[in-house]
Order: sequence, then structure tokens, then C-alpha cells
Amino acid sequence: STSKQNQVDHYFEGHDLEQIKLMDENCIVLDYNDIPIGAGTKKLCHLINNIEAGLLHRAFSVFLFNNENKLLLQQRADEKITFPSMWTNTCCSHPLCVPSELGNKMHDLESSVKGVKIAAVRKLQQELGIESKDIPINDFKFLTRIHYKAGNGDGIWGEHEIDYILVIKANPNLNLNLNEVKDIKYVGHQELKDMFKDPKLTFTPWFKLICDRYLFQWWDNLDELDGFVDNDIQRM
Ligand code: DMA
Ligand code: MN
Repeated sequence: STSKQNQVDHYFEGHDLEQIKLMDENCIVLDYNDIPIGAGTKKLCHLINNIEAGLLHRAFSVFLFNNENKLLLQQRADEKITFPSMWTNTCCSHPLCVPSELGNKMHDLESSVKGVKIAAVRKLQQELGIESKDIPINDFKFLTRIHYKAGNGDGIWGEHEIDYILVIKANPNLNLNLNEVKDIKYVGHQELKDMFKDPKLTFTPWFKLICDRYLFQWWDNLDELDGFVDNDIQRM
């Protein structure tokens, strides 16, 4: 069986079986311009050796703000194979290489954004237990795409993604999947800055990067984000 094969796969030694299984998902492999050129398992897309050989895939990052304009953060579960136990934005994952999440037109940003929003609804449900009625798909706002690379620090795993940034204002009920999410916290600007100063806490590289470059200007303009929508790919 698959799980038997995984148990003898040295890349997965000591890791959680549920998370190992998710490494069989098919991500969307991209060229430098965000055009899909194939499918690659989550495992292949996140092995640092493949990343160093140029493998790039599509991802998304959701930033959810409540009616007090507080940002919902999550702490990744200890079970996560990549970037375990780190604090990060509301939800991150990958659109899968399936028709609904891939979009109909390979060269059309609007079509890709639609697929990414469908994936975001799926993962907000799977990680945080958020029901789709609490996050209407048309309430997601696409802002920009960020191309970045980061290692996990273990020399095995990493990220190399074109990351679609989605913002949503919502007040959902939460029901945490503890295999994905260890803790959550709604924060204001100052609370987040205080968290950054706490030496006991760690943060994902993409969240830090987005905070350093973008987050606070978006946060100050949540009701007028149109001026921040960007069709270019920002290379970090
Ligand atoms: C991957 O997130 C996406 C980004 C933007 C880093 P993840 O590792 O949380 O994906 P998943 O939840 O699918 O494991
Ligand atoms: Mn990824």
C-alpha cells in the first residue's frame, strides 16, 4: 500500500502519516511566468534538490481580517513536514492540478485567480474548519503574486513558489484541525509587532517577507485595496 511505501521512504522518517499522505497531492508546476507546464507531487515540489534544479509551483496565502480589522494568524501544527510549529498568516496551501483549481485558460490571470480562490475555500475548511457560507468566494480579493524561495533549515525541504495573495474580511466560526493548526490568534498591528519581538516564537519565511514588504500598507487600507492590485509578479 501507499502508506507502507511511505514508511520506508527515508524523506519521511519520523513524520506524521496524515501529513505524509498529503505529500501525494498534485501541485501545479510553473514556468518563470506562472504558466502551468505540468503537475508535480507536493513531495517533489518541496524537495530542496528539485527546487535548486529550478522546480517552481503555484501557491496561495490568505489574510483574513475580522470586523475589528484584526488579522487571523495560525501556528502550524508540530506535525507539518515543512515549517512546523511556526506562526504564519491565516492559511496557505497550493491549488491542485485539477480542472477547477487550475483554471480554464493557462495564460489568463483572472482564470488562475478563480482556481486559487476555490482552493482557498477548500483549505480554510480543511485547516480551520471554516464553512464556505462564512467565506463567500466573491469576498476574496486578489492583490498580487510573490515569487520567492526559502529553505526549511533541514537541508531536505523548502519552498519555491509563485504565491497568490488573497485578502478577505470575514468573521467565521472556527473548528481547528489539530493535525494542521496548533493555535490561532487574532492580532492588531501592535500585537503582531510584539509577537515578532518574542524570542520564543518563530515565523514562516513567506509571512515575514510579506510583513516586511506589504502587509502594513494593505492593513491600513483594507476598505480601499483596489490601488494595491497588481498584475505583475513580484520577485523576492
Ligand atoms: C504552502 O503552505 C503555501 C505557501 C504560500 C507557503 P503549506 O505548507 O501550509 O501547505 P499545506 O497546508 O497544503 O501543507
Ligand atoms: Mn509550496
